[in-house]
Amino acid sequence: MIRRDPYPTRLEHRSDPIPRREPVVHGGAGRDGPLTAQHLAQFERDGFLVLDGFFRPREVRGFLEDLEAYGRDPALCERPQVIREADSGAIRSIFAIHRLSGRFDALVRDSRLLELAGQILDGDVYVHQSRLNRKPAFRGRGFAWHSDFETWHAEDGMPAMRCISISVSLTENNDLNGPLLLIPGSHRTFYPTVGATPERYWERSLQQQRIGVPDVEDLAASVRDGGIVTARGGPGTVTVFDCNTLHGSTDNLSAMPRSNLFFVYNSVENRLQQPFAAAEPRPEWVASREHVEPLEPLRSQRSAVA
Ligand code: 6CS
Ligand code: FE
Repeated sequence: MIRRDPYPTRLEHRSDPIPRREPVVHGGAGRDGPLTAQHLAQFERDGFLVLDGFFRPREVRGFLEDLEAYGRDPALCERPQVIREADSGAIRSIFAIHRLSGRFDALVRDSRLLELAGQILDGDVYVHQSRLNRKPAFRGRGFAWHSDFETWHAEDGMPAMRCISISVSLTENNDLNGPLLLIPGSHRTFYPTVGATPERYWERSLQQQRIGVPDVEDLAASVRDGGIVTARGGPGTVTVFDCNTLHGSTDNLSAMPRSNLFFVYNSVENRLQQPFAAAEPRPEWVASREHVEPLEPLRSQRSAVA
């Protein structure tokens, strides 16, 4: 049976942008949670929110220490979910961190984060992907402009735009250390990309993405409309962004390291299918297809990060 694809991508030739079909706030606006009506309106308009002071700096300090310890664990460093920089060999990302320790599992189920996800996605969610992105001083490398949904649709078979990322910064993010950059309003358009997905592309794309990135003309139009916003803030800042918001970041040429956690929450009604534009599904550590149980919030608000 031929499956209809509302968002064809990884094409031979450039194809026109497609307007988003799904809502941005999925009817959860009436729910209780950390976001005000004004936040939700802003998220709907821009496709992201930067919430400085969501967690207190001391609440996130322990996570940074855990992560530095992971970097010194030889058994862990051998695993495929630990991604290194192509040039320096420095650790760039660690995937599936919420399955590495109880502390990260507790943070991913922190009731404040789950309520926030519920306000946008309406209903139960599970973790599609979690990771640490690390950008050490001087050697940390950037990420090309992209929409996560484009990759998750093409390579993982995510059917619809009912998914968000929540980033928790573990260090300060400032203009110099390679902060996340976002294009406001870009979440309302799907930009089909040019070029077929190579076999086992994840083995390269997580170091440097070349396929699945928008055409420069499309990027230029998007920036002309929306501009570029920097997600700045101290440790504990939470940045929430829609799965289709264009984002990227530059290298870290500064002397200040930058580390951010990313938790990707997907609606249980938006589970993965077969990839739309790749030969085989990616591994479980980068895209959950088996671990899709709805997340249960932690009863005590403070226990996750105390
Ligand atoms: O391929 C992925 O799923 C990942 N790649 C990027 C550049 N962003 C989102 C996600 O971590
Ligand atoms: Fe991304």
